Amino acid sequence: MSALNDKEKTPYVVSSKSYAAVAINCAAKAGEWIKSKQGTVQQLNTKTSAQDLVTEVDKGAEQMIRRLILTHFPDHAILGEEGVEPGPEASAKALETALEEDYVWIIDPVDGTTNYVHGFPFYSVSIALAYQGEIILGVIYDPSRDELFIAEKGKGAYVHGNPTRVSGEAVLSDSLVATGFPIDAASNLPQNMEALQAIVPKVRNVRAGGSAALHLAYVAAGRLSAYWEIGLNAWDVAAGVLLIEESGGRVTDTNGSPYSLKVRNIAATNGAIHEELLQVLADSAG
Ligand code: 2AM
Ligand code: CA
Repeated sequence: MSALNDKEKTPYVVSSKSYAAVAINCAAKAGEWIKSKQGTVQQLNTKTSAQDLVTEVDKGAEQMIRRLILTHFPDHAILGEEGVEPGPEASAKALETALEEDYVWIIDPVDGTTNYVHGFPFYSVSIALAYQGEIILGVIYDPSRDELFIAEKGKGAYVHGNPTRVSGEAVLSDSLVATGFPIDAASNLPQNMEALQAIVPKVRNVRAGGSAALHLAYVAAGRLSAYWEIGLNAWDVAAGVLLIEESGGRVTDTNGSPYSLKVRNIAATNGAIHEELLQVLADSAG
């Protein structure tokens, strides 16, 4: 077999070190800047409702990350929260357009904007890189705790250089489970309340911290047993999904379908309690 044939069989050779280095640099720089601006927000704007906030810091951080990425990889596409109109339709369209390129960076400059605005120290910068629709790199940085989570496809996931591993709970009754309350309250709130009501008596306790990305990172690191939320976008979850997969956990749609970048309703667990969680969610939707 010739070397050329071998090469043809290998669709790409990821120089992942440089992708990872750029992602870490972007997340760290943007995170430091965001933190330095906390408490100084001048322009508090709403998107679709009084709960859907955006600040000049979200926009500035996204601009900073976009510039850095494009300096290194001018041919790559970027899907960022602040570059897309609110709502599921605009989000789906933007994802489709971005995926016309092989390499797509998926960024959420401030995940947990409401927390950020209120000074509740649970927000993050989330950056993922997808190749032909598959997530190959994920970085989540929490500036409040100076914690950086990173995963590379097939190479594991780490926080502070230490490998992350999902928790060992085998049943829901031993589990600490997180969720979030979708901002699209009009259509999603009843579904969310039913699920919450069904879950609460079955688990050790429930948390709702307000950053999808950080909740996913915490599942990866074994600090939470599971997390589910409906009505999310690719930029909220892409990096966290890879972190969990590389930490031995499982991520699907809340119906149990495999995760793809299009999934908006997410169930992420340590693996062991996945089916039990999905069953409670399914039963609650009656
Ligand atoms: P954000 O802070 O980047 O907007 C909290 O439940 C989670 O939902 C956060 O990750 C938050 O991300 C996300 N979120 C907030 N508003 C949203 C909206 N309009 N649509 C989808 N997700 C949203
Ligand atoms: Ca977000």
